Amino acid sequence: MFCFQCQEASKGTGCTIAGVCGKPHDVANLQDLLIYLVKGISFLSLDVRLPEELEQRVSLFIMDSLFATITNANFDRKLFVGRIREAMALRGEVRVYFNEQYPEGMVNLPDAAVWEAEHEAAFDEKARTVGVLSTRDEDIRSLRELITYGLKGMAAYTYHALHLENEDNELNRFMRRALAATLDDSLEVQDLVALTMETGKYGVNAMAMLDSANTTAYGNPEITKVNIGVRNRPGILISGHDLKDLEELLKQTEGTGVDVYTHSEMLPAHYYPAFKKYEHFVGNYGNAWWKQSSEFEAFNGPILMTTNCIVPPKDSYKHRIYTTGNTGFPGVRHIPEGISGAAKDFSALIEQAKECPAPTELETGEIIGGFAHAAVMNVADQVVDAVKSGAIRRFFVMAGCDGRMKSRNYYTDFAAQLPKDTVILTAGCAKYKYNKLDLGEIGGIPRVLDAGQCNDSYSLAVIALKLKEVFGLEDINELPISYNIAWYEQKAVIVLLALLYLGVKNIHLGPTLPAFLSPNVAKVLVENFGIGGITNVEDDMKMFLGD
Ligand code: FSO
Ligand code: SF4
Repeated sequence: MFCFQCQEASKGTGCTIAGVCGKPHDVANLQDLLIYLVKGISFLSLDVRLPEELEQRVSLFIMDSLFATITNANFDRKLFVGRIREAMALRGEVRVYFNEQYPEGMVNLPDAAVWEAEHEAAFDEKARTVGVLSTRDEDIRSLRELITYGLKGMAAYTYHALHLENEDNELNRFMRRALAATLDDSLEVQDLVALTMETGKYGVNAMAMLDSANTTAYGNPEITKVNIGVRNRPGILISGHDLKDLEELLKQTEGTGVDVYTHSEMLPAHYYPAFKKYEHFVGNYGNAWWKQSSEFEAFNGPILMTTNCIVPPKDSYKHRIYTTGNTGFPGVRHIPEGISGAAKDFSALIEQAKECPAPTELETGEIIGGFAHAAVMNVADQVVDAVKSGAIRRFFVMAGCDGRMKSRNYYTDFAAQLPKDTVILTAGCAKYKYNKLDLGEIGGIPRVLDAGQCNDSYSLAVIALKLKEVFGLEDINELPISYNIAWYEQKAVIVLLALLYLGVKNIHLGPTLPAFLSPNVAKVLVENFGIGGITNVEDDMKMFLGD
């Protein structure tokens, strides 16, 4: 195996024996083979008119496959073996239409569009040869992977939007075009740099679509205080990013005597008006994804993982954890899609919860959030006045991910040491590094404004664009906003590409720069966008504040 798609890549270069995340080498290889076949399907379906039903199945399959290979999403070998078989079958269906359109055939069909095998052992054998390192040139490899990881993040967001019946065919077609381009040996560095930027453009569209899907279904997030304590009834803990799953769970648990708590990236669900009506929607339990081993143990009840960021579960709670959607772990029960469009059936969790003790209290109190674009625009006058009067000197976008590396304590220290006339804009699980510090307020505006999940980084971009307008500036980079972003997995990659596409410069990325950036590709990002890493709190603070 060779995997370097996340920030925790072994030794800062890549995992080769097993994933630091717990992904076994055979699963890593099979994920590579699935992505390879998805690229083959993309190639064949590029310019071919498919019947609508097949077109939709192709889009969904690509989305699901990209999503299932995101860091910490799915560790289940069986799932990938099954998906590889499905990929070959689907590719066969597409091939029929491809052959009709190109009756003479094409001399050079890529191997990804034709390779096939029947036996699992042959999958393993092939999988060893189609991974990241099969691209020899390190710059081409770097860009192909940067694009592929961006597409993985994008797929997660389009999947959630689709769950709320929002779809964009142009976006789906772009994904195919970009995937097929990563097979094309005639493309050079500059072509792939251009495609990377285009990926960012479609990343903005994907996040805008998800924002619209979420707010149309559940209302605009409101400024909300969220309880972080517990009650004395049994509960179900829901983690991940899928709001539709949460909605179904809340409906099905109503009146059962079972409470529902959010974990990690599901915290922002409390900000949506539609979920506030549920009396049994109690609060948020615990912190970011990487602390789940101890927190899931203490929760005492069933846990539903709706998306990625599963840490291989301990035996002590393995019987209480469930996966759904594209997540999976061997030996963990999976809640399938409902039949013929019906809701998923969460009754197994509810019945189990009734037999479980209430959660063990980890902490008490409240945290505040809900500062998505609409809520911030409601207090825009106050914000603008505070900037004009000098009460707010600078905003720091500290969105992104949290992770287990000790070096990430930098973000806690950075937040704590920021001058009192600065405000943090956050989104994603990065916030858990400082959202429980008492950083105070500026004229009634909290110093940490949480817009929501990582995909709600879109909200931060909308806020920045609106402020640019209000202040009558030409360029988004003239705003008093600095970007000190923490990244972990591939959703952060699409957020980064989206920000670059929107013209944001001088983003600092930590705790380390991605292992998949070759020195030359990193140089392009530094020279054109001023991308930088982090050093230490004192020096970085001086650099950002120009003191
Ligand atoms: Fe965190 Fe995990 Fe949301 Fe990521 S929960 S690390 S960026 O999946 O998706 O922010
Ligand atoms: Fe390693 Fe990250 Fe890949 Fe897991 S996802 S194998 S930790 S690089």
